[in-house]
Amino acid sequence: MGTTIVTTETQSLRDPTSYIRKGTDQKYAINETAESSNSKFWSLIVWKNVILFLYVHLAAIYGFYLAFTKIKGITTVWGLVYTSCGGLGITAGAHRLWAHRSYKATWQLRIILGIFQTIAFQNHIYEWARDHRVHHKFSETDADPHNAKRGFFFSHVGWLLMKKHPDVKSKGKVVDMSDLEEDFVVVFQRRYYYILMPLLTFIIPTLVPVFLWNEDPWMAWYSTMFRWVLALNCTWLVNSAAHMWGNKPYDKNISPAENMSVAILAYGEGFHNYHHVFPYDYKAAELGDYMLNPTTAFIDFFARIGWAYSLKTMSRKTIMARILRTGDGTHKRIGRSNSP
Ligand code: ST9
Ligand code: ZN
Ligand code: ZN
Repeated sequence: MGTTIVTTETQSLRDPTSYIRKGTDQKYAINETAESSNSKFWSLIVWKNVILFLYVHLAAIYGFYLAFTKIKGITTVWGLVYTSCGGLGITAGAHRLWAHRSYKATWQLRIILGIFQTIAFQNHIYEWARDHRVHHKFSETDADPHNAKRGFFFSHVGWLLMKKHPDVKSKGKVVDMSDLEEDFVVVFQRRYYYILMPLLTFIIPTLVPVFLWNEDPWMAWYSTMFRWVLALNCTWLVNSAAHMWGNKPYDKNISPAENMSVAILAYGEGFHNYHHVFPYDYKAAELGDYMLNPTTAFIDFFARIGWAYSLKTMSRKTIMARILRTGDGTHKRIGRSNSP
């Protein structure tokens, strides 16, 4: 049975990745003419990525259409099951285990999560966790890789289509990554990423339907595109929609919000107001409702067989104190009557 550690707010605030700095949303450079800043913007765009993302999105839309017309049902089911593994590799692996250290995992579980995370192709674990730690530490400033203050499109996908703001790189250097440099799963995956990722994200999921149930290779390819792009967009919604729309029962002074639609699409990762206030809770939410938060069910299952342990969570008293101090009054236990 996995152990559970209940922490207090004071403890969580001591950790560098839990603080949120506001009001430093400068443009790339002040005192520039509109014309020079415009040309600078265009020079920052990485056209290779624009073309690739345009292609994969068009291919995914075509794959979605084919799923109802030509692709075999079993290929679609295979794609959705495979995607779920990739999704858990991101939520239970890259996010809650490696970026936040909200629980510990044995080497067996880390290997499973490493394979699952590779299936999702959202960069290797080290890069994913580094960007995410920087996102929490410098949330919604220029040093945030997907700063939601730059708009929906930028925080959703635009940040992957252009060079990073210099602040991301300079301020990102202060984030400690030494724990991941000592994890053999993270080190191995990073070293062989450009062999492992194409195999697990594209080649294996496309070849399995072709060889096992005689799917047409092009149908299998478009199904793979649909699966991967769907998972990408569900993940990106956490950075865009959940930083814009929803209630703020835990802290009304920050943008991240509780967004139920995103929670459903992202395996329980849409309770983003709670998550930014208490990033070390392994549930990434106050409540661990398995239907809305299947990632928590996954971690709890592995805790039961001893592969996940030291699960961190916040005490009810700490959560309530925070709700009363900074919440927007929408928390169920407080009611709207206390809204400011
Ligand atoms: C993708 C990631 O999609 C999605 C992440 C989403 C996170 C969401 C979190 C929400 C919670 C979880 C929800 C899960 C829901 C799951 C649901 C599933 C159904 N700190 O990057 P470079 C330095 S990826 C410190 O090349 P450029 C560093 O020295 C999609 N330093 O910058 C680095 O060198 P190295 C697939 C940093 O040149 C150097 O700068 N992937 C940091 O400006 C250069 O870094 C792609 O499409 C930092 N944070 O290029 C790839 N960052 O790495 C797209 C950088 O050697 N990316 N440095 O140490 C690129 O092509 C490029 O990164 C770029 C920027 C063009 C965007
Ligand atoms: Zn966020
Ligand atoms: Zn996080």
